[in-house]
Amino acid sequence: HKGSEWWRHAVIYQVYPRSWADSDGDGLGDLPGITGRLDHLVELGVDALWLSPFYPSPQADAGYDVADYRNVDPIFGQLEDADKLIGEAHARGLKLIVDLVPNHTSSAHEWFQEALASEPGSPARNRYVFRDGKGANGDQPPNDWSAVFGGSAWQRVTELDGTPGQWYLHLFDPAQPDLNWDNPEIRADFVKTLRFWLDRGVDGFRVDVAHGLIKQRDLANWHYPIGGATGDGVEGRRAPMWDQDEVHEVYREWRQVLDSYEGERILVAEAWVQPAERLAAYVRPDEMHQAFNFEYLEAHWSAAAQRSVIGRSLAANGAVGAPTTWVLSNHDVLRHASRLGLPIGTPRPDGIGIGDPQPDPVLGLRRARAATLLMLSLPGGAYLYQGEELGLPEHMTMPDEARQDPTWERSGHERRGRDGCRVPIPWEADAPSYGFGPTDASWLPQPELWAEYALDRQRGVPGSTYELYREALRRRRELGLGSGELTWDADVSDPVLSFVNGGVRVLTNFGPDDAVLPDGAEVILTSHPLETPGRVPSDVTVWLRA
Ligand code: TEU
Repeated sequence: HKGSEWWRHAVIYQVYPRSWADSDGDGLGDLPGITGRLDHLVELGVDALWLSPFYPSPQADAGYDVADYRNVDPIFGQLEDADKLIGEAHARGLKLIVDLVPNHTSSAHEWFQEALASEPGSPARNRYVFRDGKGANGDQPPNDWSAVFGGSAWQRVTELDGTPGQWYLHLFDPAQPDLNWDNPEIRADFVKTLRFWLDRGVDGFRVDVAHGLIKQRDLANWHYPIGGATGDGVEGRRAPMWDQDEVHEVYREWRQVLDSYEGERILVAEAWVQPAERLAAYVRPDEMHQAFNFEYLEAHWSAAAQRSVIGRSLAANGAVGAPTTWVLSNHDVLRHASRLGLPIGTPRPDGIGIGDPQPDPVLGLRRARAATLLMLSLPGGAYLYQGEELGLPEHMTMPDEARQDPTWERSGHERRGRDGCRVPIPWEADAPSYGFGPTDASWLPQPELWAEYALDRQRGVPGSTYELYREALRRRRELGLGSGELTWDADVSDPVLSFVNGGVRVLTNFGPDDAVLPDGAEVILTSHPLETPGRVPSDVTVWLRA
């Protein structure tokens, strides 16, 4: 039977456990800290939370290097803290989904340790992608793939007899060896992990690198950078390490497992896959429920770019009866309050570093508020990244000695790294660590300006970003925004975007001049105050009674 399909237009809030709330004062966020602040999510008005990994890990990639899929790392708490958090979320009517990282384990995982201690060709080695090197002494990597974080995607090991040995594949950090998803033992163990967390009551999984897992068996050369999109159409070929058709077999098996549980448990694909039609292949009644729309996240701030990506996304997903899922920020990319404040045409935000065009904080926040209201009025589901409800910008001046992200030095993030979007959240402006924890400890330094963004500086303050988010979410639910269809206003052209959804006319002005509202237009909500009634200034979104 069809359930409520709660996920079709849910608003899901990403909690990055390291940086949301620290209960024991060690400067690292933890599960009891999250439990202690769940009421914030109820007040904000979201439907669910998604937790980034909190599993045992050496933290080489901030927990996306998992050493045990069925446990909790002591820095975040114990298994019973996870059980309590799940229970407390449900008691508040919140759904809770967790992260699953199937493409690779940590090199500290017992499987990889066993593989290192085993012979080439052994079953232990066959859990991963080990190959002999090329060249006279096997001292060349098996192919020319680069890793997302830069450098070769292959690392050589030393065999038991001390001689240089085979190479193993790691599409990300060398501490993240790729699993061999052709191996039935791997598939079986991940079903065990799904059941482990489903039995504890989680409402689903966000699947990390969902476009990885299966690689072209011949591991054919691919001399292009592999970060970001799947290299579609390069030389007319598909990238051999991303988005292989057989990956869908895995998700069809997982969907059957989830559907055997009560309560419509969901799968969300983190798949950096383009074009939209290839991404829509992950969202099926017998596969995943949602897929992050990264093409939307990366779209430039202009009417033409937004209209194009929104139209294509809705068409591609609509063609398969699937919901589209919108997202503007996460723990991997420049926060959109900074990204949208950059001069249009600045290269992909990941490359932002010292000396690059710096974002304009006033313009950035203005555009971020407009973009959020635009996103929340689109048909489908929406993801909010922790702190965006406070208008948090990127911490752009992270002192070198404070850097933690392993990708600072490597391509794709080489001039920025991702720490700047992971700085612990400011809750109370005058408290130590701005209320992140009971002491002033914080695993990443919080800038002075965090005080003015703190929750207790915005709560109850008319016009604050926090109150805008609360009102937008309340209105969205009340007016049925996010469900139904979108109808473009054909008589409105660039630089103004205008459409109707759920009985609401949504209008965003991307141009330098004011946009004039039709006479008698009833304004429901605006991303910024209208200085002159009936006139919408640049970079403002308004919701009108249709
Ligand atoms: O990210 C997947 C991924 O491919 C991203 O690194 C993306 O390619 C890049 O950021 C685009 O700029 C997931 C997690 O979200 C990320 O935190 C992990 O580092 C990565 O997988 C490896 O697990």
